[in-house]
Amino acid sequence: MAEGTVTQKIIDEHYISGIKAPNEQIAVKIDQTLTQDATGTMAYLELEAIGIDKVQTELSISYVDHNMMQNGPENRNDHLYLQSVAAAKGILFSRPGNGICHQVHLERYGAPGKTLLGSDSHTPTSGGVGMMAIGAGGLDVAMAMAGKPFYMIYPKVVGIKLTGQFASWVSAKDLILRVLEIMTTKGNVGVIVEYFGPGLEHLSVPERATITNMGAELGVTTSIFPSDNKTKAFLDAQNRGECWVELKAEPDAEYDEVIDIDLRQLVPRAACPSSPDNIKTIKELEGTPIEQVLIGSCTNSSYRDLMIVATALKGKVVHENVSLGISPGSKQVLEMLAQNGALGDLIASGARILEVGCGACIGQGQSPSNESITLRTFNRNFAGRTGTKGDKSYLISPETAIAATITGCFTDPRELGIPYPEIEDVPMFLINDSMVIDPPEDGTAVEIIRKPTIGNPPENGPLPEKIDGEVVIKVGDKITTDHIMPAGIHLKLRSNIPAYSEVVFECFTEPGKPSFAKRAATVRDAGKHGVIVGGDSYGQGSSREHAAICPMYLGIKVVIATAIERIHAANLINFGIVPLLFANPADLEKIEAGQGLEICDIRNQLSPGSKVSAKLADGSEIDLKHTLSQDDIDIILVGGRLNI
Ligand code: MIC
Ligand code: SF4
Repeated sequence: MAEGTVTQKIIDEHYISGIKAPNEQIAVKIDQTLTQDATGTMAYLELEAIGIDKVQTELSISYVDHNMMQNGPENRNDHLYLQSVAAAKGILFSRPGNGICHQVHLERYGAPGKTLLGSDSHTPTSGGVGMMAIGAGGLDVAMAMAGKPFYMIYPKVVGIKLTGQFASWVSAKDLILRVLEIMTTKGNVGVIVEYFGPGLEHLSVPERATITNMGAELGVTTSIFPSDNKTKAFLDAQNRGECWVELKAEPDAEYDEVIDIDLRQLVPRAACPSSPDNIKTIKELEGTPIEQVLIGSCTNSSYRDLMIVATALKGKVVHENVSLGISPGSKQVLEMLAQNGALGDLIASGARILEVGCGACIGQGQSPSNESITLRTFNRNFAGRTGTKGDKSYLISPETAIAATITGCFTDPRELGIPYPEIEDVPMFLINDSMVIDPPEDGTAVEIIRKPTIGNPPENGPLPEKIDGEVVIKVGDKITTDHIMPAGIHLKLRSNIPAYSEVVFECFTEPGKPSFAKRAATVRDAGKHGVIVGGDSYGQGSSREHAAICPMYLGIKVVIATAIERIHAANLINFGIVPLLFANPADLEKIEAGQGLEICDIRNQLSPGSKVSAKLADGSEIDLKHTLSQDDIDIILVGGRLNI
């Protein structure tokens, strides 16, 4: 078990109850929360349902960054609801235009040694300043705002020891892509990744944040850097030096596992379609023509990243076959580029300057043409996430983006033949928090604005005595929450569950065949319970609890898979769906969509560590297992956490 690590120190400081041993559940105190609009509307509706007057945290903030297109009234209705509910409940409100939640949080609120729970899977970005920052479903974040602890698996700590320094044109993105190559997106549930070693002294906070951000793709609980002089310099430059504390692992700290990475050996890499762990070096891809380059998202849109791009593109023109789009991560970044002239250089080169926000990363515009290659400095390239069916989306560093922008094809940036822009750490960022609204001291008189597209969280009844089930869908390995609950053009439906439920598993609907929603309704109308069957790493990716709420709304009672990812499993529990695992993975083959599946006496079969026996259509029985604690079981039995 890990000893003397940064992770362990922060957990000790925030520990409330539970057994401190790997795979055991502990409860920890949450200091700060963040939400973004796409998950936030539901989280605040849930907070209202919980019924507290004012949040109990040290700081809670609501960002608007995802739903910004305003095609139709839904987005703006959400913004108004969020702004008013924030004022009513004592929550800061970061207005649309202020930036992507993770980038702004790192800049203005992240603090070493504190805990942060965010309703977005990339919340670990703030691990770049030595914070234990964890992504969770909206309901878990609502509970934390209500002053309740967060339940997590006591982590196994994987230490990544960094030595050396990046070569020119190699950067933090290439490091996290290498980590993804080593650890993959599977099998890391319950792990916290902690970086240490002499290489840290060459990594600035924005670079560290790129690494902790994309660490989300590993499926770990979070990733964290120590808080050292680099952290102090960053916080001083954000005029927040007062929140700096030193936080380092003990010299003799023990990790559950150590991975050594020599930064000098790293080369430019890309995550190829359609998984962040499908890694190749740029050399292997060299010469392949590309059509689009997008620079931005919470992974690579810092001042440092965009300055490198602006400096390298100064005086050049974007290749004639390429469209370059740039979305700065925050208003701070954009304002600084505007003031120092770098924005002018980008515009002159032909870059299309996009709105500050998530934008194309979550399929809001900029879909590539059919069969073309799109290069993105983002963190996810799940199939279809760009909005184009059959998309070929590659995840790369800003440096590799520059090279392809100039040449029109995959090009190793080290061979561009132009000097590497050395961007110094900023001594003082431009501080302007005018787009953050402070809540009034007493918000009880604030009227919460609820326009007609804002629904309520759906209700669920207690778990039945017996699952008289039918398998509505059987899916394969690595099913992401983007498969389950598509974003893109449907993102605006996040606060309207009946409408959003229509597109559950839309990517698997065959032309002319009934949708998942229709099939689930048929099962429900026949008085049966819906079952979803999946393979390995079911529910990986985003924290969107809609991937649980909408199936629940459609009558799904049980998900059975080979493995279910952490945040999604927690969301299923929160909404009263039983997450079960095959005791013998080979049994997956015995089940097909459309078959019946019974689990008799399920309420009594569920106890911590118990096996659950299920009867298949041919009368044979299979064993299922689970990792539920007694608290989880209690939540499921009453039909979800809101019922408690
Ligand atoms: C994402 O990157 O997929 C999102 C959109 O930010 C999600 C949250 C969501 O679905 O709203 C995430 O990563 O948690
Ligand atoms: Fe926004 Fe993309 Fe980051 Fe998700 S991954 S928070 S959509 S920028």
